[in-house]
Amino acid sequence: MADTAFTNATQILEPFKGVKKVTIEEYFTSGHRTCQGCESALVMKLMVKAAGPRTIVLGSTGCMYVANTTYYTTPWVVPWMHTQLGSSGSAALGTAAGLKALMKKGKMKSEPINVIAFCGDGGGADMGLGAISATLTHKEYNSLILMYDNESYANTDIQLSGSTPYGANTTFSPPGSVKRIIHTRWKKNTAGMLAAGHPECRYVATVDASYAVEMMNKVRKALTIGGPTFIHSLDPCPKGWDYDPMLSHELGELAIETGIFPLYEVEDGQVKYYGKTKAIVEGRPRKPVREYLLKQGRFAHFIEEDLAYFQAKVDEMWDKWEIPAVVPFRRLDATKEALSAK
Ligand SMILES: Cc1ncc(C[n+]2csc(CCOP(=O)(O)OP(=O)(O)O)c2C)c(N)n1
Ligand code: SF4
Ligand SMILES: [Mg+2]
Repeated sequence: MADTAFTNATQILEPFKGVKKVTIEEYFTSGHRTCQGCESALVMKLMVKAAGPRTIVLGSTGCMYVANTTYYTTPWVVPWMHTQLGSSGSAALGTAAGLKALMKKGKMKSEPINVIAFCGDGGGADMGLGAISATLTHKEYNSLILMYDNESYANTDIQLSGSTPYGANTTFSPPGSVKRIIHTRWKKNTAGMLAAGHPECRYVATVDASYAVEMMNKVRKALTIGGPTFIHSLDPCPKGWDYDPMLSHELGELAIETGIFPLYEVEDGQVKYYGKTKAIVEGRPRKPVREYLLKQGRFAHFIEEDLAYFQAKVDEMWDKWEIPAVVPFRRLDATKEALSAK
């Protein structure tokens, strides 16, 4: 057997050069029961379309497990396995290691097989963060972890997660007449944290399915680069965000255009903005956050003061962070001077 069988052999998945070049085959089809306008279902469809048929998908508990495997039905055409809520990282690593061992022993044909584990924000940004972190340190195994972030524990009726935006109305943070804003914490910076904290992870990216071809190409890039990789997808959720399902695509765009959710890749330690985020970095004005927030019922209780606070926090991400909207550390002026004097 060739030596390459036991290195990190990956499929070479060239980027789709435009929507007309996207392959026609679907590996996530009918048979699911997600809400109308569910962007996370679209993410599943695009993710596996980008990966192709030689792919194993693993998924932690959440809407993309429950609504996709209702009794005796499933939209998955490729092999799929459910894993425990906090275990997307362990499932990815274990499967990648298992495949490698079976191929090494000659018990299965040696070929590159994509391993993708998805998790929600509850499963990824909160409960399974430790397992994802461990997986991102194991550079000898190829796997992609995709966190679909609908900004709540949606499947169990919209409880707030570490990824829920400031002030949002959830079942754990209902606005009342005595206290208007119950959820006062700023959203976790999951992709930035994982990129900064795992120097040997070769690829971390953020994506948004409103930009479908770009989104698929980031999945293809992650799988081609190999090793453990991570993608964070922001997914409008009509039920949890409380809006008309026809607005999913528009809200996905507004999240980027307001600068609330930046689109970037960190490849071998280099940050590269892309799409409309790149245009913002190059000087295009950000849209006011109110255009995004006021289209969603979860922010219907916001008054001007809340909108101003939210806007100021987003401005801070862009104006004060060491790497705008990616890395929130700030170096002391004295440190900057000392480094530049070298
Ligand atoms: C260890 C554990 N705790 C709680 C639950 C109940 N539970 C099932 S799905 C879910 C929500 C998961 O949220 P998220 O990962 O964001 O996925 P979403 O439902 O939003 O798609 C919870 C709390 C569980 N299955 N396992
Ligand atoms: S609650 Fe949100 S994430 Fe869950 S199926 Fe409905 S739209 Fe999709
Ligand atoms: Mg969620």
